[in-house]
Amino acid sequence: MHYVSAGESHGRALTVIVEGVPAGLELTADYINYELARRQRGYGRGGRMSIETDRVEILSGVRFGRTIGSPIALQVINKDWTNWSDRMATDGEAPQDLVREQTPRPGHADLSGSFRNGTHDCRDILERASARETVCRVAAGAIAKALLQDMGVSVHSFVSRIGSIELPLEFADANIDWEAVENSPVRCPDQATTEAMKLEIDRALQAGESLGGWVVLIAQGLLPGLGGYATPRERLASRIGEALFSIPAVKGVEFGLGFDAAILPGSLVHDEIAFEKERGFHRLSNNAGGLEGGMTNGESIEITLAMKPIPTLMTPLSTVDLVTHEMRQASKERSDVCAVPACGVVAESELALVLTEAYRLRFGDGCLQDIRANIEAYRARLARF
Ligand code: EPS
Repeated sequence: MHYVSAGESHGRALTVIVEGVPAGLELTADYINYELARRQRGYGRGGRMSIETDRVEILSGVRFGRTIGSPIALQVINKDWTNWSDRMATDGEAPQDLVREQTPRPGHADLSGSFRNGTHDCRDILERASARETVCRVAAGAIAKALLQDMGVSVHSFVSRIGSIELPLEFADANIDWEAVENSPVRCPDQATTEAMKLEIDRALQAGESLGGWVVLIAQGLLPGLGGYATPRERLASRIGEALFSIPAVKGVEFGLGFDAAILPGSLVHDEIAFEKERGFHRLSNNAGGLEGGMTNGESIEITLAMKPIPTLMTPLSTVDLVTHEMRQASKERSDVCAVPACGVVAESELALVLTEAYRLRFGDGCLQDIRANIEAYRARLARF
């Protein structure tokens, strides 16, 4: 499954086309809207989220609540566009009083994008570099999640760190209470850590700061042997890494033990193999995070992401005016103090899209009945292994 998206942060709408969705999948706008609402929530989000209530319109590829095997086009209207229609007009002349963005923010795409595009108005760049575009990823990811659900696979995320506040290890290692995560304004499974994270965000807001953090992603119910070891493109760790690093502000991706695997001896890193009649082959630990040799090994995929703080600061850093070359303060505009919880929802979507593709490559892409039958045949073969 592939998606292509278009749309600026303050343009008329965001549009995404998803190709390769098999026929026969139940899909409604409500299902996608549920995921879009999850992306909008989170303590520390900026003023924009109280303007928008992201709602998708399904323009093609679905009939009577089921996919029909053709490309699915989705659109989400930007309510804020009415406040920007003159500055973001697609035709005509720029307004006389247009204020150009010529003080690039350190940490954003402003300066490099201006070099790239040959413009002195960073707005040309920041409108698309804005994380508003992740609406499209979540809309596409909702379709992937629906497909994975049919295959018995779930994808979840929780926040394990915001700024200096870290979730104690005993919570991260235990069975996660996903309902508690959904009810936490910072998507953290522990109440006390949630409160500490909220205070950390309040302090950052008062100081004109922004905060990053860590997100843990977990995919459960996966069949072993998805992906491949023979070519770089087949390797799932590489595909997943690429997808997750494409999310704005993601600076690190660790699989299982991650960087810690490099400091421990092999006997403490690799997951021993066991067999029981009921469970079949399984592992006694999951340090690999569910992936070995570029393939799923039947355990849960476990990934930790690091998100940097958002670059728009209310106490701005120094920069240089693109036109006068004078030292200035970077532009300061409405922004989020912390978007780590939203990043988790976006990351779930990107992971779901890659996993769906791995299933599709192995079990076909025509219609859901055929895919289900192929999965059953594979399960039956594994049961005899
Ligand atoms: C976002 C919408 C944006 C920002 C944020 C994400 O709205 P606006 O720019 O109108 O305030 O809240 O954008 C960024 C983090 C960024 O770096 O541009 C959204 O819908 O997620």
